[in-house]
Amino acid sequence: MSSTVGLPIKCKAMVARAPKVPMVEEEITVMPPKAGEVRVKVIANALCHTDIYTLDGHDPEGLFPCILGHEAGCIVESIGEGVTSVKIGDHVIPCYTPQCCETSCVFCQSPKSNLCPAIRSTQGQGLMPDGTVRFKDSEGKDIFHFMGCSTMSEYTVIAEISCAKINPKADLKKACLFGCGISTGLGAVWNTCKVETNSTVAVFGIGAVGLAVIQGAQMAGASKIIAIDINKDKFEMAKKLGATDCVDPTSLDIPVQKHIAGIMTDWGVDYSFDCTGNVNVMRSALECAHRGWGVSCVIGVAASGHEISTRPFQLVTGRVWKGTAFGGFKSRTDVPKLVERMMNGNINIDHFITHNFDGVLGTNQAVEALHSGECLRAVVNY
Ligand code: NAD
Ligand code: AHE
Ligand code: ZN
Repeated sequence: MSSTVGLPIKCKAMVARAPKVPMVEEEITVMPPKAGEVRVKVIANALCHTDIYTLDGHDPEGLFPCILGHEAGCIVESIGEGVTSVKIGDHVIPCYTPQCCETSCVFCQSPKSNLCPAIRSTQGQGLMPDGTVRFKDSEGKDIFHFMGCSTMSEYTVIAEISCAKINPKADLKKACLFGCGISTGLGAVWNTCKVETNSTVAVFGIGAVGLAVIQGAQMAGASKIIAIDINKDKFEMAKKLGATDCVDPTSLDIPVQKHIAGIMTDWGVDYSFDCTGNVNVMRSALECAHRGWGVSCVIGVAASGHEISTRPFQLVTGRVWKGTAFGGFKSRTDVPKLVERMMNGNINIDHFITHNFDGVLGTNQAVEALHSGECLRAVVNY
């Protein structure tokens, strides 16, 4: 591996050329890492709904051409000047919520948030922290980065502060899932809402993220876990992971929030979670939260221009509306611990991997699988 250090690497990547246009496999050039950067070989990348959301043109920060992907397991190929926290050969998970750990960073220093802003502005512009890109297409033209990760490529360059170094014995084809969806669902329960034993919980949208919320709530000792989805096929897995009740809103003749708060419970649930990205569902989730103290957590990512609304009375009467990014986990500190818990069997994630594909081009099969509604996580092995 050392022979490529300091040199551009030619490799295959899935390039999103325009919104709503299928990605194409292209040979690209990945430039060497600059100061404070790390170039990694991507071993496995899982598809998250947010990649599709951006590919479908719903992301206000969406830029094209770009290389999507942000849920991966990687090996360090080379490091830029001044990088000390990782070395060549280390196993890492790229994290779109970085952690600079600077004493001057009020976010990294606070236990209240994981939203380190150190590279957020350039990251949102599809650029590396110095304002330039490390990807060139076959004509030498720039290709934008995505979420500071861009793992739909055999090699990618990320910031050192976006590298979560993990146990090299961990199976990267599984550990990659802690790069986004599973961590987000578990963390929304454990960190953002701190769900207590005997709590009642409602989870809207039973994809991988929603199922991780159910798994997290079950591990937290919730007494009632209501799984809500318009796709009944998701209910069997939800019950396996701890759901006590399953509801298909389309089979009801009253609004789902009135069914949950009024029929299934007297005054609503202690905690509700939106894992759909649909702003109407976000409203239902809030309005089924318990009068006086219910907390509703937005996890889903809404399309550009979509806004949430409800009557202020819902908040006046004690409900709290909040949200979470990456489940509130501080990436470089917490992701390695999650991976250890997977390795020692404390957190089982095998049930999330419903599809496996090989080669970068397998990414398009993963997109089809996620659209089919039968997929939780499709892992593409490079
Ligand atoms: P997914 O597509 O696998 O799952 C979404 C589920 O919602 C599906 O089962 C679908 O049937 C269900 N659904 C859709 N419309 C519904 C409705 N009206 N009522 C009930 N259920 C409905 O997606 P995922 O990968 O699990 O991600 C879920 C959401 O979380 C997405 O919006 C994604 O962008 C977002 N996300 C956010 C974060 C974060 O840090 N906040 C992290 C990861 C994913
Ligand atoms: N680009 C969108 C924001 C999308 C968004 O909310 N992303 C989540 C992670 S989704 C992972 O699958 C997130 O962490 N947001 C915090 C952040 O800083 O982006 C927009 O609306 O502009
Ligand atoms: Zn994601």
